[in-house]
Amino acid sequence: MVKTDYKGDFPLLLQKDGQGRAIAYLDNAATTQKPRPVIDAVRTYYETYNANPHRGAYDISVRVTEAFEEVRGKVARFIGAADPEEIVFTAGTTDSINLAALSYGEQAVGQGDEILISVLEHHSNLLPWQRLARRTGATLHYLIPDESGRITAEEAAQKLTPRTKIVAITHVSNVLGCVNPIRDIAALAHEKGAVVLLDAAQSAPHIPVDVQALDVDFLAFSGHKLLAPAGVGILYGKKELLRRMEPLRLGGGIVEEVTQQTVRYLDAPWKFEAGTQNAEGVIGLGAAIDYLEEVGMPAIQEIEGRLTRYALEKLSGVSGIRLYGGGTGGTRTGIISFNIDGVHPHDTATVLASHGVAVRAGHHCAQPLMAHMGVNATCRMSLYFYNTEEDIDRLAAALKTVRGVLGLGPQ
Ligand code: C6P
Repeated sequence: MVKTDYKGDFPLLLQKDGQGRAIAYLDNAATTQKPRPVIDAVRTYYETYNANPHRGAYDISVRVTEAFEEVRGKVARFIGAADPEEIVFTAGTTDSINLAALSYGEQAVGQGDEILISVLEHHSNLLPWQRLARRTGATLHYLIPDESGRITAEEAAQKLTPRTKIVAITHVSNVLGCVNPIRDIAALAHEKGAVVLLDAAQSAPHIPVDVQALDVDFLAFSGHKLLAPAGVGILYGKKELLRRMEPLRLGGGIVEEVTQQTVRYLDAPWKFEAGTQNAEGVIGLGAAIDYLEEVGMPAIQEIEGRLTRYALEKLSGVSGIRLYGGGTGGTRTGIISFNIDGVHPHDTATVLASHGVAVRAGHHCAQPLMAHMGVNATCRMSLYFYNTEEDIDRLAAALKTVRGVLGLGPQ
């Protein structure tokens, strides 16, 4: 029997509020809930082998070091990397992109060069490149989405030049949910000699991602958006690129040898992991990947595709609603931004919260995209495979009350 109800694995989703309701959690693009195997893995670590990885010779230190390095291999397999040594543990997507921009970007980009990003980018994949351009005298150019919210290969072909050194682009927009044609864009970028960084914060949790099939040079994602604890993330980098990069943070655990005046660093990825590492986060990430692989990424994509189509249909039936972005099926994931005529999105989110429905409202750390869309903010629902049609029904029903609750007349 194929399992269809996953909520039972997530204690938070079973918890009842003061009115006896479970939360309809539709803010998965912000962070995801944690299944029992992840919570158990973290508890087991603290109860039985908490020690500083890569430091001690005693039993539990060896055990945590082995567990830590085993997760590197799991992550490599999860994203189709050729070698676990291409996997750097970071604090999250933001940290990963900053590492790439500072460590790779500063040596690869110079005066008169171009960096190409898109209007869809989250500030985490914008600000590091904006600063890099300012510091190096490079120019920052933007790919513009089409009406459905996607960056097309044609748009990339037009904006790439022989001066383009880096293309940094999101796989899936955290506002519109559209999936960009990364394989085509990466091929075009490579023809011009540019290196491609993929922000997979909103794709790795939801669709199968294979760095070799996409042929991206760097890839960043966060653990907390795929069932793992917060404070852990990944920077994937092709081996020859990581080898050429200087470590960004300097400190314990990254050297072969130090003298008073010299240092010889460890190889990648360890030279990037200075200081005591987030063993709890990494071990939780390993358990999260095990769980996701048991469900199966193709199954997750299928469940979310079905729920997305259901949500688009339900939300379209709410009068006065405006949905942003387009497409269904393979061209979008379960992120849907919307506004209700004449209602501030924060007010909408507050009314939804009073019904036990959790969505996010605001600019979603994507202000250039908001400006491009001609709005200050949106409400955003975002699905994960543990959501149900009932969650979406509750959202749609609550939305129908918004104008009335705010005294703005019938909807
Ligand atoms: N987006 C959202 O609600 P961190 O915060 O480092 O884990 O992830 C940053 C980040 C980078 N890129 C994309 C596409 C993202 O969506 C995010 C995080 C959350 O949309 C929090 S702002």
